[in-house]
Amino acid sequence: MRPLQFAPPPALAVRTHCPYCAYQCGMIVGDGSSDAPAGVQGDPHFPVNNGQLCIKGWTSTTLLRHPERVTTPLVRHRGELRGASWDAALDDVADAVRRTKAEHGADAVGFFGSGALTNETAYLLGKFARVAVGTANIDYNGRYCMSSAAAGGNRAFGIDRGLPFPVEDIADAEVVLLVGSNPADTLPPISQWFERQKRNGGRLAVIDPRKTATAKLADLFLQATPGTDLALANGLLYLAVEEGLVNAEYVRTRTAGFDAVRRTVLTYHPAHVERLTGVGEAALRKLVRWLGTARSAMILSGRGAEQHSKGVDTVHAFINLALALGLPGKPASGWGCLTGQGNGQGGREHGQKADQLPGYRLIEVEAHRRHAAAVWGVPPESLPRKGKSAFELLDALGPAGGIRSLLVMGSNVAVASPDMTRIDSRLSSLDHLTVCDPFLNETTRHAHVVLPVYQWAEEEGTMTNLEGRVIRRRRVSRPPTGVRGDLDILRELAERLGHGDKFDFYGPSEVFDEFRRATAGGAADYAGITYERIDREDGVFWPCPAEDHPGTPRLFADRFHHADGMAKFFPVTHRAAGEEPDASYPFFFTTGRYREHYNSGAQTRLVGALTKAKPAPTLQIHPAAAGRHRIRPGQMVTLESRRGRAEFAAEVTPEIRPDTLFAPFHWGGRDAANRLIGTALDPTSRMPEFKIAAVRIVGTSA
Ligand SMILES: Nc1nc2c(c(=O)[nH]1)N[C@H]1C(S)=C(S)[C@@H](COP(=O)(O)OP(=O)(O)OC[C@H]3O[C@@H](n4cnc5c(=O)[nH]c(N)nc54)[C@H](O)[C@@H]3O)O[C@H]1N2
Ligand SMILES: Nc1nc2c(c(=O)[nH]1)N[C@H]1C(S)=C(S)[C@@H](COP(=O)(O)OP(=O)(O)OC[C@H]3O[C@@H](n4cnc5c(=O)[nH]c(N)nc54)[C@H](O)[C@@H]3O)O[C@H]1N2
Ligand code: SF4
Ligand SMILES: [Mo]
Repeated sequence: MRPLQFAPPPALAVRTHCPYCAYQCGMIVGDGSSDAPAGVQGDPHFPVNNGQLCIKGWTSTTLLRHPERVTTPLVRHRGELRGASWDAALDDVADAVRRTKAEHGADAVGFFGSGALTNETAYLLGKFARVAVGTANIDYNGRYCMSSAAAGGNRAFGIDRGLPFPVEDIADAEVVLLVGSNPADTLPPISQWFERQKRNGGRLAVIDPRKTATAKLADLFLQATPGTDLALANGLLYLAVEEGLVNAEYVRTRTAGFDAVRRTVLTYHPAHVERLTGVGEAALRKLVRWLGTARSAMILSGRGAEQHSKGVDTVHAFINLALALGLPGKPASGWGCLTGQGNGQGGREHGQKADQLPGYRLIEVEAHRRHAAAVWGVPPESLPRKGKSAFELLDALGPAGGIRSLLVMGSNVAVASPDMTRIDSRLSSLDHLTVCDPFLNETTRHAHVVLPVYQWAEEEGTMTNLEGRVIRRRRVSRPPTGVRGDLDILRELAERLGHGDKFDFYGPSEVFDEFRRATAGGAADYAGITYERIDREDGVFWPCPAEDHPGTPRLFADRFHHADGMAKFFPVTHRAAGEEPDASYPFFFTTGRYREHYNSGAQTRLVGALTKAKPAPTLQIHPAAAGRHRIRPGQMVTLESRRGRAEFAAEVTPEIRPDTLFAPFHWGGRDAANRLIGTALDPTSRMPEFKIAAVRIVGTSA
């Protein structure tokens, strides 16, 4: 075996990208004089953030030499996690995989990946599950994130790239409609493009049950009832037909299926839509006229519209509207979704998803299986079939469900999953749990082995940002002694499982070479992208099939990606949420994010400046509802859903609808929002209904 080698620390400050969200701000870290750079600067030359960062980016280097960082593998011994050698820990994991396979079959070994992983790691994790272990059961946290938007995009356009244009196009859009997205908090530096849009005379409309930081910037704010975006979109299309705003020429030449959709929306007259959504006719008419008469207009979707058991159909309802108005493919126009995780886009393209192979190929399509198998040097029939989706995979952990051992890479599933009490008990019933993470978190409480890994600033690799721009994560800082990379772990485990020859990669660029071949000819084609090109061109947009191909910043100008080149309308109708408020559980409970914290909080709860700014979650409640329950600001409120209870301090605010309560999901104790959330899933994307639970107030205390 070749020894691990580290390049000497870089001599000068290095350009890299933020560890957190899909905006992937360019940042310049350190001056090269120290192993653990304390300083970070926004990269003024990266054309997406242009030097800006949010508070999470500014404080991100705190995590590099954090006192709570795990720097030695941990193995559970008599109930306690104790330090162990890498060999002992890796042997333990490999033994567990072998044992599980021998006793229960390969599908009893599960993998859970992440949109936080580089393309190289996501790719290798998918290959590892299929080739080194042979299990069907791999999925990842992007299922909780982008899966509804992805399924809608694929169904309509034949391709899933969150934004079909660079963010700079926002500046030129005459109208932008944000549906269930709060980028002022979740992608703060994107605001520069909305500010330019405004300066250019553009208008912004926002649909959200809360008057968010983003809604406050809007020229039109529709404070809709949770879970009714689909009805709202159909209502807008009804009015577009009535007002003659449909672009007949575009519908005829570039799309298929409009007639069925037109018939479906005939019942969505404004009074009906107002009853469902709480949004009145005047606002609907104003919005559809804006969208239908603008020279350029965008509809951008966020998790508020997508994290529902009707998420895919909701996405398609807005795509139907965009298509009817002739927007996709027009300059500075179209439908897009704002991707969430750092590599949420690349992470959903390269085979860590249960139904997928690299390059957005599908594991159930024979030609796709043959391509991946040829690159991997295995017979196509040896590849497993489609496995379980994220929540279903976690729900199947333990003897009852049949998945007996699990490896988690890049997710704190114990906090991020719906009905977390149930998932907690599933995790605790595993024969073996391995977690690869730089830190302990709520999930590692159940782990038998914790493998401490590099953080972003200590590794090389590529990420694909929310625009589909493939960028480079660069090594800035020497990792602490004792930690290893995710790729090293997969190589070492493969060797122990007798598949070392197929995982003999000693660095991300070696993986990237194979990865490019694996994606060649797929929908997400990276074959023409090289590390050198990314350096030279400030990123390369996929699809990019050849080294002399310029990459594709803008999609759909001439054709869509279905075989016939047409975009597909799809008729969708409003339906109830998995759980609607009733007499026993009268409130909508919905969830989302703070600017200061990231996802499960596993990272940002360790950053002093962030916990100081937001030490705990609060419950947004309208003054009318608070008055009825005699709740004063700051009082602790206990909520109950059919799954469990959670407690939050009250934040009494007129900015939320009176029928709705809101809390973020960044915490994992008694204040964990996911104790309340239910297990309804979208039938197509298998997205959980994170944005609606029916709850009641069961108690208050000082
Ligand atoms: N600060 C910060 N930034 C982040 C993250 C983070 O955790 N913190 N996470 C990253 C990730 S992984 C993601 S996915 C993105 C998410 O980015 P966003 O989609 O902007 O985030 P959310 O806050 O989950 O949801 C957006 C809005 O949906 C609203 N909403 C709730 N229910 C409904 C509904 O039924 N309809 C509509 N129209 N709106 C509704 C909520 O009130 C909320 O304001 O952010 C990324 N950026
Ligand atoms: N109620 C509710 N629940 C939600 C949501 C919601 O809006 N409401 N949103 C959902 C969404 S959109 C998402 S994306 C999920 C996110 O929730 P999670 O899947 O829990 O994601 P993170 O909190 O980002 O966890 C990332 C973990 O990976 C580790 N990590 C980071 N980088 C790496 C790496 O390169 N390698 C390895 N091995 N580990 C790494 C971090 O230390 C951290 O422990 O939550 C979902 N859950
Ligand atoms: S917006 Fe996203 S990528 Fe930029 S600094 Fe903040 S968390 Fe990092
Ligand atoms: Mo996400």
